[in-house]
Amino acid sequence: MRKSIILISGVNGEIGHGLVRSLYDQGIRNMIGIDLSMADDFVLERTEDCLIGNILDRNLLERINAQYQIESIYHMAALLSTRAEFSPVIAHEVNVDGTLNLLDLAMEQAQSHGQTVKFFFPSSIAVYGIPNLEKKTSVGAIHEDDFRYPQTMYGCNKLYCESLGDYYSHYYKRLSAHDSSGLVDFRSLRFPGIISAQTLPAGGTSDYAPEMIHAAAKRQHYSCFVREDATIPFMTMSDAIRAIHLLMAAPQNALTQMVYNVKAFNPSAGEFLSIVKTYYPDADIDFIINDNRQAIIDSWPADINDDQARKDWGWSAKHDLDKAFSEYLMPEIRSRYEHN
Ligand code: AKB
Repeated sequence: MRKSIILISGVNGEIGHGLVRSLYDQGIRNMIGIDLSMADDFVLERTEDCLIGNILDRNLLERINAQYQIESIYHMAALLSTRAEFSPVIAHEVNVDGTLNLLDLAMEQAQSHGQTVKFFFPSSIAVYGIPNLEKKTSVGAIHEDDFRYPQTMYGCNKLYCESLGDYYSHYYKRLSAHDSSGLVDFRSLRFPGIISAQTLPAGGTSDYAPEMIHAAAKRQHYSCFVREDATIPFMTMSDAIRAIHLLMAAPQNALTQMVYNVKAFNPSAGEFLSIVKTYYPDADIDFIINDNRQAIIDSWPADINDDQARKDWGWSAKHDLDKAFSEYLMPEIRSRYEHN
């Protein structure tokens, strides 16, 4: 009998961390992580095992396939939008081939044990591409089917992987004698920028908001790389993790789509700084614009519509911008940096 597990790729990353924390708090003890480097103690203490390896390594995935019975996969490994622009081909390999490998593993598993494997895929507002700032301000909160013209390699990768998820869930090898539809149950959220109280992101373009608050708390200087009026949606890590759990727990027949927008608040970078300054009046933050990163933010929506997630599986964010600071970020961040 193979041991039944939950597989988490990119377990050392920001969402991986948040996910391990909350699954462990829910009593889940059969998590296996994979990441390129050794997991930190926090993750090691809460997972059954963490494998150091690459999701592009088919031998490693073969070993996992042979050793474990996979109930569900949370596929968090990815190269984010800024990093992907420096190495687009590598980003494509990790973001697309890596996802394909894990979808294939999910299908092999489901075919061998005969039970559906649930697959969570974090997509992103990067799948959207708004042609200019005038349009960005006039269109309002955009729906899942609007403006899917990504301008980054990462956005292209995420959009294509959403389609791969649909293919593996519904149309896999449809010419063969066996019907494989429903064996993989792919579910995805298009995340906005995520702000964690515990960790800092690496390689994203929405990173300016979390970098601002963490720098202020550490009493360090920070130069924000986008204009004060730059606006995209955000949410707290705790809401992001809640959204994953709600979506994964929803009955399949409640879901009217495979990919959902979720968001909580959408301050401009200047508004974000104003709130940071109410907590850290001496915060040493200026704006030195990186035009290329600014252009990426300009192409992302100022707001997204998450009505379908609300309707289908009861989504609503717990933290608006004020609560994000007062109830989530500040208590944790204060105790973290003020003791050091
Ligand atoms: C990034 O900035 O690349 C990510 C994202 C919005 O998906 N945080």
